Amino acid sequence: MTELRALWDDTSVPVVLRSTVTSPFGRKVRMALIALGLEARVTLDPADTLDEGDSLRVQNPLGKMPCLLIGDEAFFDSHVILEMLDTLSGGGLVPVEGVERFRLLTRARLADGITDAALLITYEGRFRDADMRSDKWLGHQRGKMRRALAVLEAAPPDASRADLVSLTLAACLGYLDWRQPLDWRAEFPGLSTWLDRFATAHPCWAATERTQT
Ligand SMILES: N[C@@H](CCC(=O)N[C@@H](CS)C(=O)NCC(=O)O)C(=O)O
Repeated sequence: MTELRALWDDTSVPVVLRSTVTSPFGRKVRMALIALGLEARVTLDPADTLDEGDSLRVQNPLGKMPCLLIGDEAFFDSHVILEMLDTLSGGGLVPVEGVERFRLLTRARLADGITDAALLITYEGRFRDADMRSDKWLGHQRGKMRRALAVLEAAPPDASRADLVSLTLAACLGYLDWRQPLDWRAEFPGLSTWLDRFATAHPCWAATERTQT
């Protein structure tokens, strides 16, 4: 922790977040930075995941964003970055210990899994020609999304808190709003209300809208 704190506090060491403003996982990190008051330390540097020449592929060989650079050292993925921000903020994102901590981490991974499934649907449209698209595959992904959304709707996180689960779920639902892989607001009205509450309660939501840079 000491070394991380020292690096973070040493303003001669640049801290750069490689992410577009459209990435849902990048948005989760950006919202967390704002919610924790850490955003001034970080410069946003958009990445193009389709560009073979983008240095993102050197920083993260998987070619995925978000990727956090502290000096010339790269940290990814978004889970690791959020864990780092939680450490830096003394538990500002997961303010519990013991088994409850792992319950919350699991809950957050559930919300991230919805985003993963939604991204796979987006990529199906982006990378496959129309005659190659698989309804079976798309249905498989929508099944994951619907089951996970139902679980989160039955026991949503506290919308008044910008903790790990809320930030992860909000980033996920924001992406569903944009890409519309399913009509989630009609199917899960409880989560629709939840997102509206979260958006009103936390300035990090509006500050990270896709129109903002
Ligand atoms: N598990 C990763 C997922 C990151 C991810 O899938 N990012 C997308 C953009 S939102 C990406 O970089 N996709 C490019 C690719 O898969 O090649 C995380 O939590 O950061």
